[in-house]
Amino acid sequence: MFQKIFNLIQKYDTIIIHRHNKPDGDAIGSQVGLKHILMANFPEKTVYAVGDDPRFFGFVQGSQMDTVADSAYENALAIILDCGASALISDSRYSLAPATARMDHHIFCETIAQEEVVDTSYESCCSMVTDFARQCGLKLTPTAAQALYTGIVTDSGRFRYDGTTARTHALASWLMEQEFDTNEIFRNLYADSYENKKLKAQFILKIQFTPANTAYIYTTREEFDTFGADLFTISRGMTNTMADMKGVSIWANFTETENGILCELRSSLHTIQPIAVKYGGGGHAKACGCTVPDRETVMALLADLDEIGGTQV
Ligand SMILES: [Mn+2]
Repeated sequence: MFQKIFNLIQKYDTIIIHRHNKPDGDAIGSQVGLKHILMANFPEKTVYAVGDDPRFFGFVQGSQMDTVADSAYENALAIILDCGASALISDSRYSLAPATARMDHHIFCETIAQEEVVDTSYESCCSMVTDFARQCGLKLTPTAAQALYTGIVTDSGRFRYDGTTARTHALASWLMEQEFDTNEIFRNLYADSYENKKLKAQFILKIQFTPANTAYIYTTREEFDTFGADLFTISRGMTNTMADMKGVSIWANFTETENGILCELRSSLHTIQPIAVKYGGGGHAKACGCTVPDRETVMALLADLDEIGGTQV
């Protein structure tokens, strides 16, 4: 499956690796992982990783981005990772390269590169890059393994989301043959600040329940101002304070804003995305959202969620 991309890699002396902008753990992990695999297996080649700042994922060793002149692309192979849409690729200069390749696990929506492997059966692009290395007989390094493991952990929700398979664990197992510290990864990913823990505690005390045991939190504009946190933190960030509650299989976080009420909808069991779509939004099957005009609509939406959820755990 990876043979054509591997042939391209062998052919080019300069390889420049791109991924999506505002990178998550999988984008940084796959990019850094592939860079270090190529550097270790082809020491005579020049390998760069480019794109916007890794920000939160700057803790991943080797995640410092390279500064690359336009001229570097003249005889280069550009590889795009973990990105399904050309508009989302960080650093559009990939198009300057005479050869392009892509490895991705998002649902296919457009052809971006000359050689592409797009396979949604991989829960992360990191496991795809790991499988590429394994199938092509390439050796790993601890830095590559740590980066790839990080992305598998984040995109699989710590080996918990539906996409996690026997192959996910087999590839993670192969990565763990390298010396690296998984505790360091988990500390960096999941340690919370005291301020955020306090905020979560306040939100847990705000949880209410519908007749069919859908859990929800409703935050008015006046309340919002008292929390001293940004909209993303309050809306998306507090939604999963309601996760993993016995007797609750659907939960929703509602936040009043100037432009309507943001609705973040989640389920551990049910496909609730049609409800988000019904109210003008969308997203994943069990994690989606929409914006509605008023509190009445929120109540109608909750009644719709109750229809799906019932009272099962
Ligand atoms: Mn990904």
